[in-house]
Amino acid sequence: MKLLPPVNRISRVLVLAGLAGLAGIAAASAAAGEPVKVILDTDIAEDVDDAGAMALLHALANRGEAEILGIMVSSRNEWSAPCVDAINTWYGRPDIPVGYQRGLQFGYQNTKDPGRDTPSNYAEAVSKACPHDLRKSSEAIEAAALYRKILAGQPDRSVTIVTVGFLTNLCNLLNSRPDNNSPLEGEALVRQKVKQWVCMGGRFPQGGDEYNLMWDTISSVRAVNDWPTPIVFSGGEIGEKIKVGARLHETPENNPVRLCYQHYNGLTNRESWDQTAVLYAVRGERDYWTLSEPGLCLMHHRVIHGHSEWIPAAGRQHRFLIPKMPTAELGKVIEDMMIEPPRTAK
Ligand SMILES: [Ca+2]
Repeated sequence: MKLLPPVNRISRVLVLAGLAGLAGIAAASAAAGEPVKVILDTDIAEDVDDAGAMALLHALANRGEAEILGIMVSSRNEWSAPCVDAINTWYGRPDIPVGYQRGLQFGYQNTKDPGRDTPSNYAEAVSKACPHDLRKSSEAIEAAALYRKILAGQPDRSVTIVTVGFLTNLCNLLNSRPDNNSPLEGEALVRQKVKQWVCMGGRFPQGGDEYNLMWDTISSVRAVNDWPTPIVFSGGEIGEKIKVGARLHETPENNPVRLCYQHYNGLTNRESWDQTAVLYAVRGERDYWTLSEPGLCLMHHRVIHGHSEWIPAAGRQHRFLIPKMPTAELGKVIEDMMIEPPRTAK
């Protein structure tokens, strides 16, 4: 994500549907010895913390704390999915299924898709430099279809979805129809299979504009307001204080995550928005964070783009992270894992 200047509040249309039930927040971490089943949904392309989040997730998988069921791409760039595949291959998991968005809409002045690609200054270079077999993003399976296939094969209320980009794929998942994988509509399938959604997005408690939620506004409104399971948000204010990545220079020069940072910012530190969502999804609060009281993160669809509003409300299913561990200490937890080697020597 990136930080953007606030925009004056203007008249807005409330879109509120699918009121959540009274179920509490599911425990984020699995029982001891049981890996958290994770689907990561990333807009890898523009910013580089997505690559850092993938490194962290693979390190957690190496420790037996996470099982990576699939990775979805929500950015539009033909090199995004190959870059994901290259990182998975580096970590010895070349067959993790990768899904790619269809129908990403950038807000701007209207809801028509302007056909704009998400720029990237590393995805193509990394894809060309590192081994993998997915040639271009549009050859990957459509993300909502892959979500359905994966979810249908998992036990009830067992899957944690982590989004660190746009919500295009989750909107399409909610809107999906019965198929060969499941007779359920999208919302019912999510309600049955998903334990919780951890969303890097929004700002808390003040609300407002935030990159991941504001651009594909229609998708954000649909996904956040109608999601049928608990959601925990890592707001922009959490990761922006944690700056890591420079220590990737301690890893091999052909490490694709190192190369992402190399091409992005010359292998210097960068904010860690996306890593925080992955870390919470797998490990829960620990002594890293506390959780807010329950409430509702209400997405508003405005003329130009969307913004979120936090409404405290007992019995609702949304919460947000509140910092607890000192920033430098938490940054070290994250970066130590980002620079860990793959399971097999490269
Ligand atoms: Ca991201």
